[in-house]
Amino acid sequence: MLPKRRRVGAGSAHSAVASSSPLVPRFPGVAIYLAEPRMGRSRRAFLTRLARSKGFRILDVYRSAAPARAGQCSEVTHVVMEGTSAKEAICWQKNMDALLPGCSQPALLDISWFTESMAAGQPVPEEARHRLEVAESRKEPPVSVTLPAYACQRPSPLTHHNTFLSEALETLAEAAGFEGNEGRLLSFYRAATVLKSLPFPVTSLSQLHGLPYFGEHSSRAIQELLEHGTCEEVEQVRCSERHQTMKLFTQVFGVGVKTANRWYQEGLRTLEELREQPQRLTQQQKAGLQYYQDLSTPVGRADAEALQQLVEAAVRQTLPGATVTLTGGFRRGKLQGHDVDFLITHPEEGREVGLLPRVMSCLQSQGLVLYHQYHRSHLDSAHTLRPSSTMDAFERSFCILCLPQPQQAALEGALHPCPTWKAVRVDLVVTPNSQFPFALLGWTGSQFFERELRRFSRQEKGLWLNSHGLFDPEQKRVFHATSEEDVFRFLGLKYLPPEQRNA
Ligand code: DCP
Ligand code: MG
Repeated sequence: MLPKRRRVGAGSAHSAVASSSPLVPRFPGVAIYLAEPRMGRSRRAFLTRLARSKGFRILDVYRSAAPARAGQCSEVTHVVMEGTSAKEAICWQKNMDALLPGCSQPALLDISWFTESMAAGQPVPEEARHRLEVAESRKEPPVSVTLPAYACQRPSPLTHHNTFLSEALETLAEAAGFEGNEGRLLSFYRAATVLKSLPFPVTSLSQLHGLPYFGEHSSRAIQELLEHGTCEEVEQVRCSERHQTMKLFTQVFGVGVKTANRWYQEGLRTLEELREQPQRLTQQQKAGLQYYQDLSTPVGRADAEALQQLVEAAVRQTLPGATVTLTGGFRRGKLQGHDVDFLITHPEEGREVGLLPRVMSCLQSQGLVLYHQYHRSHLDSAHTLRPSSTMDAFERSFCILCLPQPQQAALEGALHPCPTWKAVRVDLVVTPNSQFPFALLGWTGSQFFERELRRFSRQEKGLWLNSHGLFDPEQKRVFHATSEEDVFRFLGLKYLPPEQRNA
C-alpha cells in the first residue's frame, strides 16, 4: 500500500512556460549600468532593449545628473563592461565614484556575466571569472589553443567557462535529435563539448580556430551569441511548439524520441491528451504520467543519499557483504539529476546472481516501490563483448521508488503541509565483481563521454569497450581490470576522475 500523500496544489508541470513582461523589472535588487567606453552606442542600445525585454532593470545613467548630495549614492548594483581591462575598469569606477565617498561600490563585471544572465533569463551568480577586479588577475585569453579530438582525452569539468555558448549548441543538437538527424546532433554536441573543455571564456570566434568540430553552422551560432548575447535560431527552436512538445513527451518515463514524434505527428500536444488514451500507453509510460510532476522535478543530492541508505539496507539484508555504489551524474559531482543510478556487486563472483529480485521484494515489502521493470541477465561473453552491445546484458531494474520526505515544515505550522513522500526514478544494476570496473566506468557517464570512449577504443585502438569489458577482436583476448584506472591505462589514456567526465 502506498503511504498517504498530501500535496501543495500546483499547476500542470508543462504549463509553466516563463513569460517575460517587457518593462516590469523581475529582479529586485539588480540594477545594471552598461558602461559604454568600449561597447559602442548602438550595441549598448541593443543590449539594453534585450535585457529590458527579459525583465532586467537597466539604468541609463550611472547616477543622477542632479548635484551630488551627501548620502546620494548610485542605485547601480552591477556595472557591465565589454572589451575593457580590469585596470581600465577600476580607473573608470574611481572617476565615477569620486564624488560619492562612502557609497558602497557596485560589482564591476565583464560582459560574459551579462550574456550568461540573458541566456539564463535571470541574473547568474557572479563568479570570479566575471569580475573585473585586479588588473593582474585578468589575463588575456590565449588567441587559440589545441585540444585533442575525443572528449575522453581531455578533462570536462562540471562547471566551465562557456555555459551559455555550450547550452545554445546543445539546444540545436537536441532539436536535430528530435528530427532524427544523428549526424547533425553529433556535430553540434561535439562542438558543445569542446567548449566545455576550454580553459577560458570565448570572447571572439578567432579563439576557436584550429579546434575540432566547429563547422560553419556552429560557428555562425557562436558568432551571433558573442555579438548579440542571443542567437535567433536557438531562440526560435526553444520557443517552437514542436521543440516544447517533444521535450515534454520525451521527459515522460518510457517515452523515446520515436514515440514522442509519432504522437506529435498525430496532433497530440499535452499530457492530458496522452492521459485520455490509456490504451495506447505501456505500463511504464502510465507510471511515467502518473508520477510526472515528481519525476520532472530534479532529484537533489540529499535525496540521492537518502535513497542510497534505503537501497543499502535492502541489499545488506538480502546479501551481507554486497556493496552499493552511487554512479551516474551524482558520481560526477552533479548536485541534481533526473534519476539516481546504483551499481551493486559482491566481492565473491557468483554470489550476486539472482540478487536483484530479492532486493526488489525487500523494498516492496516496505512499500517503497511505485513501479519497477526487471531485466534478467543474459550474460555470455560472445554477447556481452560484441561491439554493438551496450549495457543491456546486466541484471537491472528501472524503478520508481517512493522516498519519504522530512517533515520539519509541518512542525512550524506552515500554511501548506509538505508532501510526505516523493517519487524518484532509480536504476539498479547488478554486476559480477570481475566486470565491476567496466560497469562503474560505463555507468558513471556522461552519456557523451561514454560514447566517445567507445569510439576512441574502436577507431584508435581497434578494441571493443562496453560496460562488461574490453576486448581485443584480433587477438581474441579480454582485458582483466581491477579499477577504472586500469581501463584508462589499457586504452593508453590519461586517467580522468569522474568529475572530469562531464562531457
Ligand atoms: N549511459 C550510457 N548510454 C546510455 C544511457 C546511459 O552510456 N544510452 C550511462 C552514462 C550515464 C549513465 O549511464 O551517465 C547513467 O544514465 P543517466 O541517463 O541516468 O545519465 P546521468 O546520470 O549522467 O544523468 P542525470 O544526472 O540526468 O541522471
Ligand atoms: Mg542518472
